[in-house]
Amino acid sequence: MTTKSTIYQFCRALPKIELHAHLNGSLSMSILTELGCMDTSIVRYMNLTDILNKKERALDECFKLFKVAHDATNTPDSVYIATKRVIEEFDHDNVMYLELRTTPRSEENMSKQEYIESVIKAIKENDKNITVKLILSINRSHDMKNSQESLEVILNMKKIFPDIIKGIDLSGNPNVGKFEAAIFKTAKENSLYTTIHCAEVKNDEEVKDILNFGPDRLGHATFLHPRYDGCQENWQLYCEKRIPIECCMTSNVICGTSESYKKHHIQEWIKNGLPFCISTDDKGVFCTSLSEEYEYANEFFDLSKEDMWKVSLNAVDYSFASNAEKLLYKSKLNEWKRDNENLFL
Ligand code: 6MZ
Repeated sequence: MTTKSTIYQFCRALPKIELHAHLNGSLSMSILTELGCMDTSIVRYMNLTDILNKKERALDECFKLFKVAHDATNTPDSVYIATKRVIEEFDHDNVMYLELRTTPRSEENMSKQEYIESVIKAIKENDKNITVKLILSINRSHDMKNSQESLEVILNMKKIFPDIIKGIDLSGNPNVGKFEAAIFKTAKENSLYTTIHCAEVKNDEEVKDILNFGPDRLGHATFLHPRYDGCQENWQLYCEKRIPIECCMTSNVICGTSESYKKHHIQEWIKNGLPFCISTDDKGVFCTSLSEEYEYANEFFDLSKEDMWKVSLNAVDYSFASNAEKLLYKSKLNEWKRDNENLFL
Protein backbone atom coordinates (compact mmCIF):
# COMPACT_ATOMS: atom_id res chain seq x y z
CA MET A 1 0.00 0.00 0.00
CA THR A 2 1.30 3.44 -0.93
CA THR A 3 1.44 5.66 2.14
CA LYS A 4 3.54 8.65 3.07
CA SER A 5 5.95 6.37 4.88
CA THR A 6 6.38 3.94 1.97
CA ILE A 7 7.02 6.93 -0.32
CA TYR A 8 9.60 8.22 2.15
CA GLN A 9 11.28 4.83 2.19
CA PHE A 10 11.10 4.44 -1.60
CA CYS A 11 12.60 7.88 -2.34
CA ARG A 12 15.51 7.22 -0.02
CA ALA A 13 16.21 3.72 -1.30
CA LEU A 14 15.92 4.61 -5.00
CA PRO A 15 19.36 4.86 -6.65
CA LYS A 16 19.35 8.45 -7.84
CA ILE A 17 21.14 10.60 -10.38
CA GLU A 18 22.05 14.16 -9.34
CA LEU A 19 22.85 16.45 -12.28
CA HIS A 20 22.54 19.94 -10.77
CA ALA A 21 24.40 20.49 -7.48
CA HIS A 22 26.65 23.48 -6.74
CA LEU A 23 29.50 22.50 -4.42
CA ASN A 24 29.42 25.65 -2.27
CA GLY A 25 25.64 25.62 -2.05
CA SER A 26 25.67 21.99 -0.90
CA LEU A 27 27.59 22.39 2.35
CA SER A 28 25.57 21.09 5.30
CA MET A 29 25.79 22.46 8.81
CA SER A 30 28.15 19.67 9.83
CA ILE A 31 30.48 20.35 6.88
CA LEU A 32 30.60 24.07 7.68
CA THR A 33 31.33 23.22 11.31
CA GLU A 34 34.15 20.91 10.28
CA LEU A 35 35.56 23.72 8.12
CA GLY A 36 35.74 25.90 11.21
CA CYS A 37 32.89 28.17 10.22
CA MET A 38 31.53 30.25 13.11
CA ASP A 39 28.04 29.44 14.38
CA THR A 40 26.80 32.91 13.49
CA SER A 41 27.93 32.46 9.87
CA ILE A 42 26.29 29.03 9.69
CA VAL A 43 23.02 30.51 10.90
CA ARG A 44 23.32 33.17 8.19
CA TYR A 45 24.09 30.57 5.46
CA MET A 46 21.11 28.44 6.37
CA ASN A 47 18.68 31.12 7.46
CA LEU A 48 15.78 30.57 5.12
CA THR A 49 13.47 32.89 7.03
CA ASP A 50 15.67 35.80 6.04
CA ILE A 51 15.28 34.87 2.37
CA LEU A 52 11.57 34.17 2.67
CA ASN A 53 10.94 37.50 4.40
CA LYS A 54 12.46 39.39 1.53
CA LYS A 55 9.93 38.02 -0.98
CA GLU A 56 10.68 40.29 -3.94
CA ARG A 57 14.43 40.19 -3.53
CA ALA A 58 14.68 36.61 -2.25
CA LEU A 59 16.88 35.53 -5.17
CA ASP A 60 19.36 38.36 -4.60
CA GLU A 61 19.38 37.59 -0.86
CA CYS A 62 20.19 33.99 -1.62
CA PHE A 63 23.27 34.98 -3.59
CA LYS A 64 24.67 36.84 -0.60
CA LEU A 65 24.67 33.57 1.36
CA PHE A 66 27.28 31.93 -0.83
CA LYS A 67 29.86 34.30 0.65
CA VAL A 68 29.71 32.28 3.89
CA ALA A 69 30.56 29.07 2.04
CA HIS A 70 33.22 30.79 -0.07
CA ASP A 71 34.93 32.17 3.04
CA ALA A 72 34.98 28.63 4.47
CA THR A 73 36.51 27.16 1.29
CA ASN A 74 39.32 29.59 0.50
CA THR A 75 42.29 27.21 0.75
CA PRO A 76 43.12 24.02 -1.21
CA ASP A 77 42.62 21.95 1.97
CA SER A 78 39.19 23.33 2.77
CA VAL A 79 38.04 22.89 -0.85
CA TYR A 80 39.24 19.27 -0.67
CA ILE A 81 37.40 18.58 2.60
CA ALA A 82 34.22 20.30 1.39
CA THR A 83 34.19 18.20 -1.79
CA LYS A 84 34.88 14.98 0.08
CA ARG A 85 32.07 15.55 2.57
CA VAL A 86 29.55 16.66 -0.04
CA ILE A 87 30.24 13.45 -1.98
CA GLU A 88 29.78 11.42 1.22
CA GLU A 89 26.45 13.10 1.93
CA PHE A 90 25.12 12.48 -1.58
CA ASP A 91 26.26 8.88 -1.27
CA HIS A 92 24.43 8.62 2.04
CA ASP A 93 21.27 9.77 0.22
CA ASN A 94 21.70 6.89 -2.27
CA VAL A 95 22.81 9.05 -5.15
CA MET A 96 24.66 6.63 -7.40
CA TYR A 97 25.88 9.18 -9.95
CA LEU A 98 26.68 12.81 -9.17
CA GLU A 99 27.66 15.60 -11.49
CA LEU A 100 29.03 18.15 -9.07
CA ARG A 101 29.53 21.67 -10.37
CA THR A 102 31.69 24.43 -9.00
CA THR A 103 33.21 27.76 -10.00
CA PRO A 104 37.04 27.77 -10.09
CA ARG A 105 38.06 30.56 -7.71
CA SER A 106 41.40 32.20 -7.06
CA GLU A 107 42.04 33.35 -3.50
CA GLU A 108 45.02 34.85 -1.74
CA ASN A 109 46.60 31.42 -1.24
CA MET A 110 45.03 29.45 -4.07
CA SER A 111 44.93 29.71 -7.85
CA LYS A 112 41.97 28.61 -9.99
CA GLN A 113 44.03 25.59 -11.05
CA GLU A 114 44.75 24.65 -7.43
CA TYR A 115 41.05 25.02 -6.65
CA ILE A 116 40.16 22.52 -9.40
CA GLU A 117 42.99 20.18 -8.36
CA SER A 118 41.63 20.07 -4.79
CA VAL A 119 38.15 19.18 -6.01
CA ILE A 120 39.60 16.50 -8.29
CA LYS A 121 41.77 15.06 -5.52
CA ALA A 122 38.62 14.46 -3.44
CA ILE A 123 36.80 12.98 -6.44
CA LYS A 124 39.69 10.64 -7.25
CA GLU A 125 39.93 9.43 -3.66
CA ASN A 126 36.20 8.69 -3.49
CA ASP A 127 35.75 5.00 -2.60
CA LYS A 128 32.01 5.13 -1.94
CA ASN A 129 29.22 3.61 -3.98
CA ILE A 130 28.84 6.78 -6.02
CA THR A 131 30.41 7.92 -9.28
CA VAL A 132 31.33 11.59 -9.40
CA LYS A 133 32.00 13.77 -12.43
CA LEU A 134 32.84 17.44 -12.49
CA ILE A 135 31.19 20.37 -14.25
CA LEU A 136 33.10 23.64 -14.02
CA SER A 137 31.07 26.82 -13.78
CA ILE A 138 31.53 30.22 -15.31
CA ASN A 139 29.94 32.97 -13.23
CA ARG A 140 27.79 35.19 -15.43
CA SER A 141 28.69 38.27 -13.37
CA HIS A 142 32.38 37.92 -14.28
CA ASP A 143 33.81 40.00 -17.11
CA MET A 144 34.93 38.41 -20.36
CA LYS A 145 38.62 38.52 -19.40
CA ASN A 146 37.97 36.63 -16.17
CA SER A 147 35.72 34.08 -17.92
CA GLN A 148 38.25 33.50 -20.68
CA GLU A 149 40.97 32.99 -18.09
CA SER A 150 38.75 30.41 -16.33
CA LEU A 151 38.02 28.69 -19.62
CA GLU A 152 41.72 28.40 -20.38
CA VAL A 153 42.40 26.75 -17.00
CA ILE A 154 39.37 24.47 -17.44
CA LEU A 155 40.51 23.33 -20.91
CA ASN A 156 44.02 22.62 -19.64
CA MET A 157 42.69 20.61 -16.71
CA LYS A 158 40.27 18.73 -18.96
CA LYS A 159 43.27 17.47 -20.96
CA ILE A 160 44.72 15.99 -17.76
CA PHE A 161 41.45 14.64 -16.28
CA PRO A 162 39.19 13.84 -19.25
CA ASP A 163 37.31 11.15 -17.32
CA ILE A 164 36.36 13.53 -14.52
CA ILE A 165 35.85 16.96 -16.09
CA LYS A 166 32.83 16.52 -18.32
CA GLY A 167 31.21 19.87 -18.79
CA ILE A 168 30.94 23.58 -18.34
CA ASP A 169 28.06 25.53 -16.79
CA LEU A 170 26.88 29.13 -16.74
CA SER A 171 25.57 30.16 -13.34
CA GLY A 172 25.55 33.05 -10.88
CA ASN A 173 22.93 35.65 -10.03
CA PRO A 174 20.60 35.71 -13.07
CA ASN A 175 19.90 39.40 -12.45
CA VAL A 176 23.56 40.24 -13.09
CA GLY A 177 25.74 39.79 -16.22
CA LYS A 178 24.88 37.85 -19.36
CA PHE A 179 25.28 34.73 -21.46
CA GLU A 180 28.38 34.96 -23.68
CA ALA A 181 27.98 32.39 -26.44
CA ALA A 182 31.67 32.61 -27.46
CA ILE A 183 32.87 30.99 -24.22
CA PHE A 184 30.47 28.07 -24.59
CA LYS A 185 31.18 27.66 -28.28
CA THR A 186 34.88 27.23 -27.52
CA ALA A 187 34.06 24.80 -24.69
CA LYS A 188 31.89 22.73 -27.05
CA GLU A 189 34.61 22.69 -29.71
CA ASN A 190 36.90 21.26 -27.05
CA SER A 191 34.56 18.36 -26.27
CA LEU A 192 33.01 19.76 -23.11
CA TYR A 193 29.29 19.24 -22.58
CA THR A 194 27.40 22.44 -21.80
CA THR A 195 24.64 23.21 -19.33
CA ILE A 196 23.32 26.72 -18.91
CA HIS A 197 21.15 28.31 -16.23
CA CYS A 198 18.31 29.60 -18.33
CA ALA A 199 15.15 31.64 -17.59
CA GLU A 200 15.66 31.54 -13.84
CA VAL A 201 14.25 35.05 -14.10
CA LYS A 202 12.25 36.43 -17.02
CA ASN A 203 14.65 37.38 -19.82
CA ASP A 204 13.19 36.37 -23.19
CA GLU A 205 16.03 37.80 -25.27
CA GLU A 206 18.66 35.82 -23.41
CA VAL A 207 16.54 32.66 -23.39
CA LYS A 208 16.29 32.91 -27.18
CA ASP A 209 20.10 33.24 -27.49
CA ILE A 210 20.64 30.26 -25.19
CA LEU A 211 18.14 28.09 -27.07
CA ASN A 212 19.68 29.04 -30.40
CA PHE A 213 23.09 28.09 -29.05
CA GLY A 214 21.62 24.73 -28.02
CA PRO A 215 23.31 23.55 -24.82
CA ASP A 216 23.10 19.90 -23.77
CA ARG A 217 21.01 20.78 -20.72
CA LEU A 218 19.26 23.80 -19.20
CA GLY A 219 19.21 24.73 -15.52
CA HIS A 220 15.79 25.69 -14.10
CA ALA A 221 13.95 26.99 -17.22
CA THR A 222 11.45 28.62 -14.87
CA PHE A 223 10.18 31.48 -17.08
CA LEU A 224 10.12 29.55 -20.33
CA HIS A 225 6.61 28.14 -20.70
CA PRO A 226 4.04 30.82 -21.71
CA ARG A 227 1.94 29.95 -18.65
CA TYR A 228 4.98 30.88 -16.58
CA ASP A 229 5.58 34.25 -18.19
CA GLY A 230 7.69 32.87 -21.04
CA CYS A 231 6.99 33.87 -24.65
CA GLN A 232 5.33 31.66 -27.24
CA GLU A 233 8.20 31.99 -29.72
CA ASN A 234 10.77 30.68 -27.23
CA TRP A 235 8.49 27.88 -26.13
CA GLN A 236 8.07 26.75 -29.72
CA LEU A 237 11.83 26.83 -30.18
CA TYR A 238 12.25 24.85 -26.96
CA CYS A 239 9.74 22.22 -28.07
CA GLU A 240 11.69 21.73 -31.30
CA LYS A 241 14.95 21.29 -29.40
CA ARG A 242 13.60 19.35 -26.38
CA ILE A 243 16.66 20.10 -24.25
CA PRO A 244 16.49 18.32 -20.86
CA ILE A 245 15.96 20.71 -17.97
CA GLU A 246 17.33 20.35 -14.46
CA CYS A 247 14.41 21.02 -12.08
CA CYS A 248 15.19 22.33 -8.62
CA MET A 249 11.81 22.75 -6.98
CA THR A 250 12.76 23.78 -3.44
CA SER A 251 15.35 26.25 -4.71
CA ASN A 252 12.77 27.92 -6.96
CA VAL A 253 10.11 28.05 -4.26
CA ILE A 254 12.47 29.49 -1.64
CA CYS A 255 13.96 32.01 -4.07
CA GLY A 256 10.43 33.06 -4.96
CA THR A 257 10.79 32.39 -8.69
CA SER A 258 8.11 29.68 -8.39
CA GLU A 259 4.96 30.62 -6.52
CA SER A 260 4.70 27.24 -4.77
CA TYR A 261 5.52 23.56 -5.26
CA LYS A 262 2.01 22.97 -6.57
CA LYS A 263 2.48 25.68 -9.20
CA HIS A 264 6.00 24.66 -10.22
CA HIS A 265 6.66 24.63 -13.98
CA ILE A 266 7.85 21.00 -13.82
CA GLN A 267 4.19 20.06 -14.34
CA GLU A 268 4.32 21.33 -17.94
CA TRP A 269 7.24 19.00 -18.62
CA ILE A 270 5.46 16.07 -16.96
CA LYS A 271 2.20 16.76 -18.81
CA ASN A 272 3.87 17.17 -22.21
CA GLY A 273 6.36 14.31 -21.87
CA LEU A 274 9.31 16.72 -22.13
CA PRO A 275 12.73 15.80 -20.76
CA PHE A 276 13.56 16.79 -17.19
CA CYS A 277 15.48 15.56 -14.19
CA ILE A 278 15.02 16.30 -10.50
CA SER A 279 17.88 18.04 -8.68
CA THR A 280 18.77 19.81 -5.44
CA ASP A 281 20.69 22.91 -6.67
CA ASP A 282 22.04 23.92 -3.23
CA LYS A 283 21.07 21.30 -0.67
CA GLY A 284 22.92 23.17 2.12
CA VAL A 285 21.43 26.59 1.58
CA PHE A 286 17.93 25.25 0.92
CA CYS A 287 18.03 22.47 3.54
CA THR A 288 16.93 19.74 1.18
CA SER A 289 18.11 16.41 -0.24
CA LEU A 290 17.54 14.65 -3.55
CA SER A 291 15.24 12.15 -1.80
CA GLU A 292 13.11 15.01 -0.51
CA GLU A 293 12.88 16.53 -3.99
CA TYR A 294 11.55 13.19 -5.28
CA GLU A 295 9.03 13.18 -2.43
CA TYR A 296 7.77 16.61 -3.54
CA ALA A 297 7.35 15.28 -7.08
CA ASN A 298 5.17 12.51 -5.67
CA GLU A 299 3.21 14.76 -3.33
CA PHE A 300 2.51 17.64 -5.70
CA PHE A 301 2.50 16.02 -9.14
CA ASP A 302 1.33 12.53 -8.34
CA LEU A 303 4.42 10.81 -9.69
CA SER A 304 4.05 7.14 -8.75
CA LYS A 305 6.95 5.01 -7.54
CA GLU A 306 7.25 3.60 -11.06
CA ASP A 307 7.29 7.18 -12.46
CA MET A 308 10.03 8.21 -10.04
CA TRP A 309 12.12 5.21 -10.98
CA LYS A 310 11.68 6.26 -14.62
CA VAL A 311 12.76 9.84 -13.80
CA SER A 312 15.97 8.43 -12.36
CA LEU A 313 16.44 6.15 -15.39
CA ASN A 314 15.86 9.02 -17.84
CA ALA A 315 18.36 11.19 -15.97
CA VAL A 316 21.03 8.65 -16.91
CA ASP A 317 20.42 9.53 -20.55
CA TYR A 318 20.67 13.26 -19.84
CA SER A 319 23.94 12.86 -17.94
CA PHE A 320 27.38 13.59 -19.34
CA ALA A 321 28.55 10.02 -18.66
CA SER A 322 29.98 7.88 -21.47
CA ASN A 323 27.70 5.45 -23.31
CA ALA A 324 29.30 2.50 -21.54
CA GLU A 325 28.72 4.15 -18.16
CA LYS A 326 25.11 4.92 -19.07
CA LEU A 327 24.51 1.26 -19.88
CA LEU A 328 26.00 0.30 -16.54
CA TYR A 329 23.82 2.71 -14.51
CA LYS A 330 20.72 1.66 -16.39
CA SER A 331 21.40 -1.99 -15.70
CA LYS A 332 21.98 -1.13 -12.04
CA LEU A 333 18.61 0.61 -11.91
CA ASN A 334 16.92 -2.36 -13.59
CA GLU A 335 18.58 -4.77 -11.21
CA TRP A 336 17.56 -2.65 -8.21
CA LYS A 337 13.97 -2.70 -9.46
CA ARG A 338 14.01 -6.50 -9.79
CA ASP A 339 15.48 -6.91 -6.31
CA ASN A 340 13.11 -4.45 -4.65
CA GLU A 341 9.69 -5.32 -6.06
CA ASN A 342 8.22 -4.99 -2.57
CA LEU A 343 9.17 -1.30 -2.46
CA PHE A 344 6.99 -0.63 -5.52
CA LEU A 345 3.80 -1.87 -3.84
C1 6MZ B 1 22.42 30.46 -10.36
C2 6MZ B 1 23.66 29.54 -8.64
C3 6MZ B 1 22.47 29.15 -7.97
O1 6MZ B 1 30.26 27.35 -7.72
O2 6MZ B 1 31.09 28.26 -5.55
N1 6MZ B 1 24.69 29.16 -7.88
N2 6MZ B 1 23.63 30.18 -9.82
N3 6MZ B 1 21.26 30.12 -9.77
C4 6MZ B 1 21.24 29.50 -8.57
N4 6MZ B 1 20.02 29.27 -7.99
C5 6MZ B 1 19.74 29.46 -6.61
N5 6MZ B 1 22.83 28.51 -6.85
C6 6MZ B 1 24.19 28.52 -6.81
O3 6MZ B 1 28.78 27.23 -5.71
C7 6MZ B 1 28.10 28.43 -5.40
C8 6MZ B 1 27.85 29.21 -6.65
O4 6MZ B 1 26.93 28.51 -7.51
C9 6MZ B 1 26.12 29.43 -8.22
C10 6MZ B 1 26.51 30.83 -7.77
O5 6MZ B 1 27.44 31.36 -8.67
C11 6MZ B 1 27.17 30.56 -6.41
O6 6MZ B 1 28.09 31.56 -6.04
P1 6MZ B 1 30.30 27.17 -6.24
O7 6MZ B 1 30.74 25.80 -5.82
